[in-house]
Amino acid sequence: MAGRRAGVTNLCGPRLLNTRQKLSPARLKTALADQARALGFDCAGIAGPDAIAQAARYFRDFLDAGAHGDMDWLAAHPERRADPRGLWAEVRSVIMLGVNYGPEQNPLAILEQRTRGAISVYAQGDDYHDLIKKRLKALARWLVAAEACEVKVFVDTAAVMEKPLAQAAGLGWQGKHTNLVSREFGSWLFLGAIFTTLELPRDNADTDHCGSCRACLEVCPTSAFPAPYRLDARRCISYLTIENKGPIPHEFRKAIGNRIYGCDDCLAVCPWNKFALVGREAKLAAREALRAPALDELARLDDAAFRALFTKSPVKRIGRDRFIRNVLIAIGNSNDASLADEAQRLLGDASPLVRGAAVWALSQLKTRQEFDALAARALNAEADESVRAEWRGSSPAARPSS
Ligand code: B12
Ligand code: SF4
Ligand code: SF4
Repeated sequence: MAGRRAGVTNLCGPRLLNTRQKLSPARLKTALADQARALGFDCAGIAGPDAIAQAARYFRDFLDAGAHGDMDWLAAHPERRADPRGLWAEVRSVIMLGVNYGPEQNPLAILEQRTRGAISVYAQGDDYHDLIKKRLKALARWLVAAEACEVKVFVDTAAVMEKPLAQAAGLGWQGKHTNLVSREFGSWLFLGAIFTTLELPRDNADTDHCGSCRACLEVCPTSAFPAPYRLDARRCISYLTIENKGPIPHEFRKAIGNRIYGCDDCLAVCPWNKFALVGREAKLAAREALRAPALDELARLDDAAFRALFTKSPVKRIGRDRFIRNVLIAIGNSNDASLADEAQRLLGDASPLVRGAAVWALSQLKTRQEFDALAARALNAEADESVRAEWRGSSPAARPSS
């Protein structure tokens, strides 16, 4: 991009890149922050690799409580997450970066439209992992050119505790909903990290500004916070709709409402969002087709259509079957009996995960008589034990016989 290259030239200047005259650490840090902004980051800060000892202790408590559920990758090698030097012994400074993805519209408004699916804000545009990784690599290359050093870049998927590191680097604080809150951008920051062998001047850690507020704790539809600052991921709709591979446990199905990929409730109610700005990156902005997609259309997606609709989107990661499972839970919660046809059609789907969710959706939309008649027919043909269990365990309690 021409504009971007111009930014690099201006900011590095011929003195820095051509003659490689050494900048003082403080000037290098200022130039790095300018360069980060020119590359599209909205905030940057620096922490030492020894900055998150307390977070590491909380992390162990989280694992001991089993709050990570089936995310075995989170529990693997806790020593690497607990301390950046456990991941890379040579790291001397951690550069933390944030990209604002503030939404244009109130993300809670869609929750009232029960025949439409709510996709969380972070997943309505292109996948942030790809975008941020490219930017991190560009910034890391700039740093190496400015001052000989080694670098490694991370966004989300590596064994890095990005939120406590971002707090230590002064980007914000971990709110009671456990995400990083920024005075400038509210709850809407993606995080990324550059580890480097350079000793850079540290920023001051940010401090907690939650005060007596409990808005995020109280709004959570599934009571996923056992206490402020602590999340039980097994109850979180984000985990249940994205990470969880099997059937969604019955106790959470109603509370999920029409959320078909992730959840934004605790983020959206944070009063610090009043200072938030709409994200400036067009690739992360909501695609029209993903703002409020109709559940009946989503229910008809086959594998190819699913991949086409979610090209470059993070949603693609969970695959068509898990996605349709989520859509069927939303259909069950729609209170719109006309959507029962879609669920009934999916009783014949090849995936037992989909068939099981279709059974539950029908239990919510059909009368007891209708449901019992369907069950009698389907149970004869259904060989999968998990789907048979759904037929036996899903009872149309809410709707009387006609
Ligand atoms: C695993 C994971 C999840 C899991 C678990 C979330 C969690 N809170 O742990 C699930 C699937 C549920 C999830 C959901 C979401 N995630 Co997520 N997730 C991650 C991941 C990969 C690791 C997080 C982690 O280490 N968890 C383990 C726990 C123990 O760590 P922690 O959350 O920091 O917990 C701290 C507090 O509990 C605190 N604590 C505990 N007890 C106490 C007591 C006191 C008194 C105090 C003060 C503190 C305290 O200390 C702990 C350690 O710091 C990070 C990326 C990364 N590599 O860091 C993204 C990440 C956290 N996710 C992110 C996002 C955007 C989301 C969602 C908003 C997506 C969505 N819309 O659906 C939701 C938000 C749900 C929520 N309220 O947290 C962003 C958050 C950005 C930000 N501004 O903070 C990250 C950083 C990805 C990124 N690179 O941008 N996520
Ligand atoms: S993302 Fe939703 S379900 Fe998860 S903790 Fe926040 S409000 Fe609760
Ligand atoms: S909603 Fe309130 S308690 Fe939750 S993170 Fe924001 S300020 Fe803190």
